[in-house]
Amino acid sequence: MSKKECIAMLLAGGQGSRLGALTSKIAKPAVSFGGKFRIIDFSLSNCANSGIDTVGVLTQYRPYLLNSYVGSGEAWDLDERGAGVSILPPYATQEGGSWYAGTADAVAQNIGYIKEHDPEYVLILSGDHLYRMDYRKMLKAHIEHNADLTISVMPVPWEEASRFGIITKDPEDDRILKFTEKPEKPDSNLASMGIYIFSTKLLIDALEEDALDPRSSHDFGKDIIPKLLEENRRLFCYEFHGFWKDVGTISSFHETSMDLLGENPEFDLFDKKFPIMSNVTTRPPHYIGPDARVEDCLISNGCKVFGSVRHSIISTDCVIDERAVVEDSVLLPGAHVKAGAHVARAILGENSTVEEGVKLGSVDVAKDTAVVGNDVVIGKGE
Ligand code: ADQ
Ligand code: ADP
Repeated sequence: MSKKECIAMLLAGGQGSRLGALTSKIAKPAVSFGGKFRIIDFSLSNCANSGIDTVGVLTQYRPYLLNSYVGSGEAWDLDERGAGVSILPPYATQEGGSWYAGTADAVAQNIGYIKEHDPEYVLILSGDHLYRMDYRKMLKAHIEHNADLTISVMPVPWEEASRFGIITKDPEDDRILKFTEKPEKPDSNLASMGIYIFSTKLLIDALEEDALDPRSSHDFGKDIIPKLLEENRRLFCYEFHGFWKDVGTISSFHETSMDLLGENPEFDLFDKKFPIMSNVTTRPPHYIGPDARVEDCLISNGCKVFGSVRHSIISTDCVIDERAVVEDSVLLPGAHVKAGAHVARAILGENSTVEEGVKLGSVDVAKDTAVVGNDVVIGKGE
């Protein structure tokens, strides 16, 4: 195998339990987003658009759909130029086997994969973020700084800072002076985006050392990064400007979906220069019935609309019957809103049904739950 400059390890094993019914049967990166995409499409497309052609996808929680969806990587143009996409599930060895402990353990169990490709740098990504990023620019900064580790960062609202790894940097040269994983009282609002570039040798040494430490939780944010800082390694940050979201909760999922709408959306799925690719099977064009009204919506292939839809995302194969009204909502693939039903500010799970005449409430931002009315199934239908 020829030497590569940079390969990616994509962490796609998180449960995403706060997405409730949306992840009860599938891993968060496999959750449908933006009508015809799944969340993992964004990171895979970023890799393809950044010329990174070797991607290991680390799965764990409910991997089946993810495995079949990612397949050979052809959909993201990742199968021909390089080694393409490889699914890397936890495996058993003669010494036994175990589920991945933390994120660092997931990568450590696949050091063999990294060595096989022998890259100079390893890019570590999360499979559950929505953003467009040219990783080549980050790699350039990493090389210019002669860094051991570069962390992509963004300022976040102060009230959200405790959900992230928080960084203090030297304003002169972007060197990281302090890193605290999810501090209760953050003293900076510069957040780690959980996107790392490591120089390969240092990564392998750090992971092998960490694996032997019985006190470690084997996590990049909790263990590896603080340890490298303590050892006075060259850690730098790379500031990202643009749209970046970790849709961790039901309300952020709803809000971020709404960001795709409008003439000049916050996140533009139509941008051809940096396309987001997906692996959906071919479906017929959507059909809009004679009395339907559709306004400010994304309507995907395979849908049939007979009622009224406004300011909503309608994913592949949804049906909205006559006299039904759908507003400010996200319908995931295969959802069916029956005649006369009214759905507002809701997320309907894959293959869910809203029965005739039912009125369905809203995403309750305060309680962070999707509201379920009588007779309504939210979540994946059987
Ligand atoms: P978290 O968002 O808490 O913090 P974490 O739970 O470590 O991230 O998950 C990162 C990614 O790894 C997710 O995509 C998840 O699906 C996946 N993952 C988690 N455990 C895994 C495992 N055992 N095997 C495979 N994949 C796994 C991180 C950083 C913070 C940073 C935020 C930014 O620790 O410092 O601020 O990301 O979102
Ligand atoms: P969960 O904790 O619900 O199982 P994940 O496994 O996807 O979800 O995420 C793990 C971690 O990600 C959580 O511990 C949480 O602190 C962090 N997180 C969740 N949502 C967000 C968000 N919107 N922005 C940043 N970090 C988040």
